Amino acid sequence: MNAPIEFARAVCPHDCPDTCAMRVTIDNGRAIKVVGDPEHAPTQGVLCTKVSRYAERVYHPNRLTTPMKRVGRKGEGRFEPISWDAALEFAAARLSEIARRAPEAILPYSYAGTMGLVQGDSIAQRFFHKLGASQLDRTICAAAGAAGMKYTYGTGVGMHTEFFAESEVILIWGANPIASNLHFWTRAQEAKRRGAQLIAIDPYRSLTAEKCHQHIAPKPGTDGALALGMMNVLITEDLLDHAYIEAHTLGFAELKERALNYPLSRASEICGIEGQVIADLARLYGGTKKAAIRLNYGLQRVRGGGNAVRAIACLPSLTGAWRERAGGALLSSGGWAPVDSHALQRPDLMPGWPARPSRVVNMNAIGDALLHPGEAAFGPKIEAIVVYNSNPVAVAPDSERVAAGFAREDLFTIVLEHFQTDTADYADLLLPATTQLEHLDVHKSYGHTHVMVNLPAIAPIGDARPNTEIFRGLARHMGLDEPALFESDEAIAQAAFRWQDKTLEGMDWPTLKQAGWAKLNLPDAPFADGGFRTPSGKCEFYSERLAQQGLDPLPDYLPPYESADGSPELAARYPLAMISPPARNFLNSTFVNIESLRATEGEPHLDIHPVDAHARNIADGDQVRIFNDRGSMQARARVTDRAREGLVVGLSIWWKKLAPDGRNANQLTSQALTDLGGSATFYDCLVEVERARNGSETRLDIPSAHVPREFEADV
Ligand SMILES: Nc1nc2c(c(=O)[nH]1)N[C@H]1C(S)=C(S)[C@@H](COP(=O)(O)OP(=O)(O)OC[C@H]3O[C@@H](n4cnc5c(=O)[nH]c(N)nc54)[C@H](O)[C@@H]3O)O[C@H]1N2
Ligand SMILES: Nc1nc2c(c(=O)[nH]1)N[C@H]1C(S)=C(S)[C@@H](COP(=O)(O)OP(=O)(O)OC[C@H]3O[C@@H](n4cnc5c(=O)[nH]c(N)nc54)[C@H](O)[C@@H]3O)O[C@H]1N2
Ligand code: SF4
Ligand SMILES: [Mo]
Repeated sequence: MNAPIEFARAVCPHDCPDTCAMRVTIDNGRAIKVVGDPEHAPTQGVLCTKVSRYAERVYHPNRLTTPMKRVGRKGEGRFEPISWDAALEFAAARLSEIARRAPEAILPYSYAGTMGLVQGDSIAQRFFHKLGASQLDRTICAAAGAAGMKYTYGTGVGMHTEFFAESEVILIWGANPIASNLHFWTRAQEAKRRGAQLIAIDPYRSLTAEKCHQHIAPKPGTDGALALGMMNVLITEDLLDHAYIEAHTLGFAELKERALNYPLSRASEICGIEGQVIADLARLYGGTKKAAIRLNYGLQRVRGGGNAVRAIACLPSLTGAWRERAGGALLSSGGWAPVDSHALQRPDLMPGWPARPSRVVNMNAIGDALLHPGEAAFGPKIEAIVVYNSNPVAVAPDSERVAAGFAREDLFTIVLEHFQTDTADYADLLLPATTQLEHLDVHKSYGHTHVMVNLPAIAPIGDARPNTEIFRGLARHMGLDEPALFESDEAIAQAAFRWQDKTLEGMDWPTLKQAGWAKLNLPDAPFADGGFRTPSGKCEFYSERLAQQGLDPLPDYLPPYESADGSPELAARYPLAMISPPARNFLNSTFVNIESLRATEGEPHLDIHPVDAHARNIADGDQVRIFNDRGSMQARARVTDRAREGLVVGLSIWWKKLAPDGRNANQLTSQALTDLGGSATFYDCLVEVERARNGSETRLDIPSAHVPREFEADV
């Protein structure tokens, strides 16, 4: 009695700009194949390697299939199964008790495990708002760049990815699209075939940088100075579009004065690249209006990240590149979609709304927050944390402190997850969540301009439930009667977009649900005639809003906190800058537990320049210890000039418990925040490296309770 083979439409839920459309083949209720939808223009029928393996993840034998309650010590990762009713009752009792006394002692912690608007921040946010819980400032990734764009253009939007195919010059700046934005890379390749020049700006010779015509490798965290040095050349050599500047920008005279402070000699000194290289780059860039910048998140994870994005973002307004659809810049297209976040998240449910909204905790300082004794400026001590769509014990900076916080015996921790991650090990209550094939969702994208619908393709695995359903259950067990907490997923999906917005003209929920996606109505060259979303309507080289906050109204270069310029004493002890950008086969810490993908990455590596390796008596293949005042980790050295001298690179984000020493790069990173936006500074991190004392043979030192069965078998 075989059911026929069916096909379902889905959307890749991962934190990736591409937001691919997936076609799922279903045989007898089981998803047997997931491919890219050939009918979806941005996807072009292609998924990345990771997500082509999506079924392997969905049906993985280690999927959590039932609620579980802690039986061992905190962090030990030992649990026993319990029923949903018992789990929800247990959670409701603890949360109700805390909420009666000190609602802000409850903290939600979530990020972008799924980018879905329904399973992301809808019922969950409404639930925490209703309780009066602390709010989480979700700034771990993109906030510095978003702020840089906001103060310059009023919004994060920019060029359309598809028109990069027509560009003549493409600067791939702080981005590694072969790993992190594949469908952009396809467009860049198209442009290359038509004769475009591709230039990567990255301190590391990434997979992308090695395939560009030119790779410029500045010291990490110096992009602001590079952009100001380019401006200096554009101005002194008059490669400017005076008409565009006159009509559509504010503060050119002030910006000019600032840029004149960055003659080539100075920019060259700061960035560690030759002045001639900067001059040539500026001339190439200023020589055509079809000059496009894919500026990305890699360059904003340092102290001056917001200013760097602001400085780079000014370039297309100086040269008038916005006049062409193949010119301009793109950081994120996420701002185009008319998402109704008020309807989704209902901040008005907060008891103090709008005059006294609940306390806000920056997620990048979660270690300090969990260890804070409470009161004074901080407010109540955190007594309960509810984690969903995130794996903070692996991904948050200064991990020793994060893990110490989660290890508090008096902290009540609920984790909603697919797998027993590093964070899940610390749960008091571990709740099984559905994957994208098992639930409904809607999406916008930060790399293209479609809105999309994901319909459930298969039944939930085991007793897994969608995040929304779990929060509805918690609300019910807590006796909350707010109707917004009980809306169905479909009702939420429908409320997610402002249908009357002109970008969605002619579209409604039934049509979108049927079609699977809709392209927003947008002009090809959105800023050809200015029309920015700033208070002045212009590109604000000079920002009055920044001035009013007592901040520098003009973009500038700020040396990294941890650098010879920013902290000479620290740099003397820890002379190497470490960055830990994404590994191609992982998505943040997602997929690290998928054997085939982990096998491709092998083990944690540290790329180190031959000069730096030689000075430390480190040979290729040695186990090395990387350390600073915050912690240490071990990795296998790859001696290579991919990393510029003075830089070491540890591709990430490993699950700690699947790394030989049970640690990862965030042992080394700091909780310091960026200049604008309060973002994390993962790539602003000084370290020293030495050969591991136990030589190159070190293998596992992992408490066995943490190790999934199949991994034990490997070693
Ligand atoms: N395969 C894969 N894809 C991903 C992810 C993943 O983990 N794996 N993560 C997703 C997420 S959440 C995000 S935010 C994006 C991130 O993707 P991107 O925006 O591309 O950012 P990163 O990968 O962090 O860094 C990109 C490049 O910037 C370089 N870089 C580091 N510091 C500097 C600097 O100071 N200046 C300059 N110019 N370059 C620097 C790094 O060496 C790296 O090669 O990718 C998404 N896509
Ligand atoms: N050292 C270093 N650290 C970094 C970075 C770096 O480059 N270097 N990058 C930073 C960046 S850019 C980001 S965005 C963050 C990312 O940090 P996170 O957003 O925490 O990303 P992931 O590590 O992928 O963890 C997401 C988790 O959500 C779970 N999940 C997925 N879908 C669902 C669902 O529907 N329901 C529930 N309950 N769970 C779900 C997944 O199983 C996964 O364990 O990491 C940051 N940390
Ligand atoms: S991770 Fe990115 S490239 Fe891969 S399938 Fe998802 S959206 Fe597409
Ligand atoms: Mo991110």
